[in-house]
Amino acid sequence: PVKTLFKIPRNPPPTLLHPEKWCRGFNHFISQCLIKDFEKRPSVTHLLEHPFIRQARGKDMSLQKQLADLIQAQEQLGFVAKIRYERIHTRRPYRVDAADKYSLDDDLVNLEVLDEDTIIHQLQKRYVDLQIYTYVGDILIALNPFQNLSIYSPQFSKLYHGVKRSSNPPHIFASADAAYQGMVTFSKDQCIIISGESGAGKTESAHLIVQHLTFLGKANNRALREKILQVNPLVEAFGNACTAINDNSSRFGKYLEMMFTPTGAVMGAKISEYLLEKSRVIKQAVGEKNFHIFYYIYAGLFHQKKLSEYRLPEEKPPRYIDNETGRVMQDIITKDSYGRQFEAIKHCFRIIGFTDEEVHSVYKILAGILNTGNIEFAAISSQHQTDKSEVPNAEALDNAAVLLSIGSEELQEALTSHCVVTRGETIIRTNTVDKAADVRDAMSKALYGRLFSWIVNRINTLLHNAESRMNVGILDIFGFENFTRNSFEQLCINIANEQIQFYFNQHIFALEQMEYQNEGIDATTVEYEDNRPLLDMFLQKPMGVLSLLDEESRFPQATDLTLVDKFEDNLRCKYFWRPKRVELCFGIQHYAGKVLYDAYGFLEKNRDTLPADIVVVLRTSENKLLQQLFSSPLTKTGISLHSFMMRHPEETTNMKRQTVASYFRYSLMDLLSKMVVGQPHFVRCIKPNDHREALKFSQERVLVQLRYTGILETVKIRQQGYSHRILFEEFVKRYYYLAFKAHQTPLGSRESCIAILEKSKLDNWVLGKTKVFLKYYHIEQLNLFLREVIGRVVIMQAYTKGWLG
Ligand code: AD9
Ligand code: MG
Repeated sequence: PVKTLFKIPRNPPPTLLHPEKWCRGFNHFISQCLIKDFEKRPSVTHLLEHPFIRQARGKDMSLQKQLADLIQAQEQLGFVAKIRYERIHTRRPYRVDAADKYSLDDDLVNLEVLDEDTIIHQLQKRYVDLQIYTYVGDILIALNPFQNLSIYSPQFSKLYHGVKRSSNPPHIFASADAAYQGMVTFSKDQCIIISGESGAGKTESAHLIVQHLTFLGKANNRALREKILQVNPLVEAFGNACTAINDNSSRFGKYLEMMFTPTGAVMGAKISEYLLEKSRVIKQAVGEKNFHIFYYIYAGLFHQKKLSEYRLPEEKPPRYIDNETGRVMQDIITKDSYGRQFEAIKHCFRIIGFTDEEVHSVYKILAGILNTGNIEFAAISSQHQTDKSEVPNAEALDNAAVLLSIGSEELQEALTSHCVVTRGETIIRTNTVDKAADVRDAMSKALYGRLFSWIVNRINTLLHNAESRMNVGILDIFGFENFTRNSFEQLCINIANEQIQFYFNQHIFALEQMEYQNEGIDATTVEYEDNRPLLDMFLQKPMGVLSLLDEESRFPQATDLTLVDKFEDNLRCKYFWRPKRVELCFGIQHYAGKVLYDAYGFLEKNRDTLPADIVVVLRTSENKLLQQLFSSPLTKTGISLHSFMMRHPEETTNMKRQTVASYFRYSLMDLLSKMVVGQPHFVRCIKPNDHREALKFSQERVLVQLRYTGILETVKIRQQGYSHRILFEEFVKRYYYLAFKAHQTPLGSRESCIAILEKSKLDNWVLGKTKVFLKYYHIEQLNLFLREVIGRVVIMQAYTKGWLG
């Protein structure tokens, strides 16, 4: 019965075929068999026994394993094919023939009718078929499936490794692969920019990209691969939290650079973190939670009966994590997922290379923060002083002090009083109850913020490799947010998203069209929504939102109301408005929609002050890690004084005051400077519905996202435009093998380019004054031709040297 299933599509390959191509030939053949009949799917052993394959195995033993792997991959596809959505993979699995037609609906650029309706229907049709990925030329659209799909196994990584994009259905691995191939082929850094609103799937996509890149960058060093894979889970335990929109929402921006050797072996990794939402440590909105790690540690210690070791209360979780009284405890007791996560985090720390002592110090600081949050204040009224406060619950104070290895009395003093220096004299002033509570919370925020930065820096030290030459950067920031109540944090998050959208526009539209003009190329101009004026409104000096906020933060008498007045007086543009009747509110028309902000607390949050008295006490800590966190400059961790200042604007002693807004501005610039050096690849995540429901496609919600991300315009420009522009000289240097002999040295001229392009039988390309203009698919074809030619040369050389039979 097996025989009847087999129809060999071509003759067995000659010995002298490029091994890669040869294997792909097999694979194609196996795919064909599998498509023919899922139910009577031939088993691996049957396939291995087939004469065609036996012949191959006999010829070249080194290929045997590779072959078995490929067969297994296909086998897996056959298995899952019964499940509905996997049809996509068996319908058009792994094909290599240039003549193979891939499904036209994989790429929106192939649409003949271009309007919103058609695009929406196309995406919807694909989504309900569980084809969550779709291309727009070289850009990937990813719809959140809200369910686990089994399309991310190593077998799938293999399928998407180094093949023409059209050989397989669209996939996030294909985007990672394109970046990797781009880096290896052209020795150029790459940058994958993932955007989309909160809950759209950016972080998941970033994980998948790291997974595929570690697969591609096969380091001999397995331990290193393991380490890199633990980075995201560890950092996210500290930087992600449950919000009203997303149970695992990123509360910081992350740029992860994976470093490689020139031959593409992974060597290390480096993370840059941006603007952690520290205020979450002390307070969370209704229905939201603190950073994951607090629950993990509390639950982990609870189940291990070790809470007392870290002086954490057993009867009731600490206030900072007990937002909805009773809920957390119930979750901890009934579900053990937090406890398991705690074990997983311990594992991450160990694999990455943190010492036991360091990890213990981290736990102590976390428990110290939780205890700090439990410190209460009560007013002491005496005849002379009514603004003095004391701590009625000494136990929490003592616990915090012990965990942070500082004196309990000193801590109490720093919380309930402060020093003022006037005319050379130091006077001690007492704090009111409210002020003391503010100081306590400022301390918790500073502790957590610095701990987070330290962990990131430590990871970077442990994974740094000075020998790496190239990198692929992956940007995963917090997505656009619009809650019922939006505060300072949402403003910063949304400005960052505004900046990313601007970067996208620049790359896809502005630069492209400018270049056509300069090179004298006649290409249709595509209109797009330019958010530059909006970005200027936020960032320009001295009249932008951030500058005005800083200016107002410098006046001690200023209030949140005077701030909104100031905005109203100075921001005279259509993107800003102030609703009547609600005093502290202002609205902004972002690229992604209207957001109403509540300015309550803006000034305080921007100043983010940490009293010097607290810094002084924390510096006396006997905990080495804590000392390090509060000693500046942080030379030991390799952070310069300057960057330390930027990271920790709340530092007041002997340093010029920095605000969160100025740090934020610096962060954005820093991020952009990293991004612009690499060749960008864009992944646009889309949220199909607001209820996190699988298979539910809300046309209305998707349409809004398509509109503000400019997808329709992107399709147009990808259809009409030329996404790759390469200087003649560079083009000839890259591809001269395709038309010239190895010993020839063609000029980097227009004529040489024409020779190469004609020899490659491509059409639709255009030559400008100094550059070759290519469609996105040309590059892929050229690279594939190049690899084949080089492969042939290698085989020929091997043959002439008698290495092959
Ligand atoms: V935020 O801006 O950080 O709040 P993200 O990062 O865009 O947001 P995230 O990646 O966290 O969203 O995705 C939200 C949830 O969608 C995840 O927790 C998963 O449950 C779900 N998701 C997203 N992508 C996938 C996927 N490819 N497969 C399965 C997914 N589930
Ligand atoms: Mg995220």
